Amino acid sequence: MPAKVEQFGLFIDGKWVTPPGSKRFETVNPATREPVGSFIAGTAGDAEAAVSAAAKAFPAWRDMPAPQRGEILLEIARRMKAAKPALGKVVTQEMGKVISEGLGDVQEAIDFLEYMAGEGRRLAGETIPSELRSKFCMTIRQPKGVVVCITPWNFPTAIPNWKMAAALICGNSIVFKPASSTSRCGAEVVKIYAEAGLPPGVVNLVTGSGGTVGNALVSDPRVRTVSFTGGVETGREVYVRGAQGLKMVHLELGGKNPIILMDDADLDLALDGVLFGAFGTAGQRCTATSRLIVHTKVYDRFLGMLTDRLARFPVGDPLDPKTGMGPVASADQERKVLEYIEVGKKEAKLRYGGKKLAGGAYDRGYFLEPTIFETKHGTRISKEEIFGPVLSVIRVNDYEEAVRVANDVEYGLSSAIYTRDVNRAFTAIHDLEAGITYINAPTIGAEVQLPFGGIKNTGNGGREAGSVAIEEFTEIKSVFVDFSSKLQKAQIDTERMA
Ligand code: UN1
Repeated sequence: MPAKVEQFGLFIDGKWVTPPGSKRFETVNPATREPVGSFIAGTAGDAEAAVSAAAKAFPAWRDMPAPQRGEILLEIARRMKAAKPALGKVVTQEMGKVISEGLGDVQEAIDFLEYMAGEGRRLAGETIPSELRSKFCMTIRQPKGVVVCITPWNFPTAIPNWKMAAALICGNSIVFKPASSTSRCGAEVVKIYAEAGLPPGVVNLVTGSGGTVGNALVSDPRVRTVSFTGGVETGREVYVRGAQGLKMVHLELGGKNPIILMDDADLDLALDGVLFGAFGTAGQRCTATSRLIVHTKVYDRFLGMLTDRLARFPVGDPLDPKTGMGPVASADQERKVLEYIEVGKKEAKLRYGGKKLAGGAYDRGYFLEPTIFETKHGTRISKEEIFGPVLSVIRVNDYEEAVRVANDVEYGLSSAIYTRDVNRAFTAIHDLEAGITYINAPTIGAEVQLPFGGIKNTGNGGREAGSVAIEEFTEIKSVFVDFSSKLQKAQIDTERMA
């Protein structure tokens, strides 16, 4: 008999609660199909209660000096460090990424908490000269109020922390809705927040579906800002719904990220990069390398190197440190990726993989082969986001064609070029239409102290992480202090210049 599955409540106003009559759902380990936790399928009423708690907690949290809020973030970071081995394992068990990446997910959360704790001693406005004498002008930052964070399953501890640490340091209170399939990770993160001394109501957790909980949160008039990471279709719905209430909606959506491999590249270096970029997190990152655009002079040689290496690339138990790639995250994911593989087989040449893995432990989970298609640019698999371990390889004749192909997609998140030519590298930084460009490194692995986000259908212009993360969570107030002791009229008292 498997051990009884741990049950989690909602976290509202500083307490774990099970509202009467609640229904439950379980999350599932994609490597074994064993349950990972049991969670409440939140209702619109639960969402409303969480927003009420956040609204009530907001004024006192806003008025706490920002460096003191930073102290609490540091305490959360300390506790998360202590919990890292256990939490990293939960990430792997609930989402399927290999354990080194599960631990990396948690490390990214810790890094950002520490980074944002320091922001408590900055949160800088500007001082700006007045056109009048004896008048002082400045801007200050103020929190927005109640912020809703809706997060995806692929970085189930890192992304919630990107959003929550930034929102909190600015003085906002939060309602957090994690992706249903990684509710355990969300709940474990909130447990750590709660134990670190956050006042009740400052962070609230409502698990459940986007259609019910997400919609209710985004529609609530007391919510001023929504920060959403996920798919383009849902993102568009969230944006439209938020627009009705004239809310600020921050969106981080898809990608179709290219690596350009030039004929002068270090091919061994590129080989490691392509493997990590395409098959890290089983290709389920919005920054995943899903297109490899290769100069014709090195095309055959590099593809040979890649397929040779894949033949020795271990897919299996994500908790085993020797495993290169674990399962995809869910039955849904498996179905979607296999559908794309069928599309690919019709429109392109399958060069490697393409099958669901079967036999032994594979039969218990959602394991797919790492898959490579050789394709012309313009096929569906070369343009649509697959979000799985499927790489489209495209042959090009020169740099100009490579950039044209790289840019001709609806997304613009991450991009990369491997070349030893410094002029070419800088030209590519200018030419590639993306929020992120890597030189001689794959498209994944952004660091928290740099802004993260993209152009085109990847988002709506905002960035998270980095110091700019505070932009989406603060209002700017312009302040004019007239110490002339007389009425001075801007734009009218122009003789001042005399
Ligand atoms: C995402 O896939 O949504 O740059 C975020 C990276 C990670 C974050 C990815 N640090 O790949």
